[in-house]
Amino acid sequence: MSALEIVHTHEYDEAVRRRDAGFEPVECAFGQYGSVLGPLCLDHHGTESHREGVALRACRDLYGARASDPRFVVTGTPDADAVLAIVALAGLVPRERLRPEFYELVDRHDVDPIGLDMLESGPGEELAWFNQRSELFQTEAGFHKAIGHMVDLLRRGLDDETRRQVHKMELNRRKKALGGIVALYDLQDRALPLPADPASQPLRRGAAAHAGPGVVLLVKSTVWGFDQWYRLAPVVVSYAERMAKTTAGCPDVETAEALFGRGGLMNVWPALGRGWGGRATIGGSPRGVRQRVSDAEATAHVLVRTLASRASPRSSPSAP
Ligand SMILES: [Mn+2]
Repeated sequence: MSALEIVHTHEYDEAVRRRDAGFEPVECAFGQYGSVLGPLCLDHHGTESHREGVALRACRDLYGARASDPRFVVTGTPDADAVLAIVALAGLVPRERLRPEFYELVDRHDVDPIGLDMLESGPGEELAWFNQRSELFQTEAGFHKAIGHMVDLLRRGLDDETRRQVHKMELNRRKKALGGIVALYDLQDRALPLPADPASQPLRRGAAAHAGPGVVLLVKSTVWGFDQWYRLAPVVVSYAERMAKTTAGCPDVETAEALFGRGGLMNVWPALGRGWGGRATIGGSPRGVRQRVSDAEATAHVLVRTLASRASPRSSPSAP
């Protein structure tokens, strides 16, 4: 078997050149430019969102499809979905090591992570372990490192002590995420006191989206915490200091559309300024434009006002 070759690029044109040279693109989505697809059509973002996730298809249908020519072009972060897809396509572990309980969970977590408690199942702990690995950068080295971790995980599994550590780190992440809350706003744009035990609140999605006085939550956190933040409000504005980036999200398409109309947050991006964009459920500030926490706060207020202007008399607490 020839050696595994990964090319990481931030450029659409480079991904096209590599694809044309015989590399298989895996999740090569470039926002507004669209997706670079190879013969196996391995993407499920944007215009390709009608397709199933890449790890799911690679493990279930395409095992070893690139084993004799394992050259891949990638972009973005070495997440579990892309990495597991590469492992399966290149046949880096025996087929029986790719268990449906695991790759189906990787797929579910990739597509809709909110409301999924990783500590409730063995495969969940395994995925949490992978996600807890550090230095999985957006580089070729980052991908190679992540692939190494995935291969180890699939070959050896986790012992009891490692599973205990996974629990400890995951509970710590949740605590840290809730510690990053800056402000919770109601429909009148007033900052509200936080509930005493946010971790025990139900997720504010579907019917529960309108359940509380809080509508928009502003956070500044060093960890990913949307699964916790959506317990306080159905709209979350997250400021990431290290990246100087603001992200706004809703827990799912249904909730986003109930709040902002058909298309969800797609209706809101133009109001947030030039270059803002994303999907119906999540998106962010323009690439290459540094945000300050005050910008994120302003974004939260725009979202509150948008919600207030859309609120029907039935759902508005201020209505007579
Ligand atoms: Mn994916």
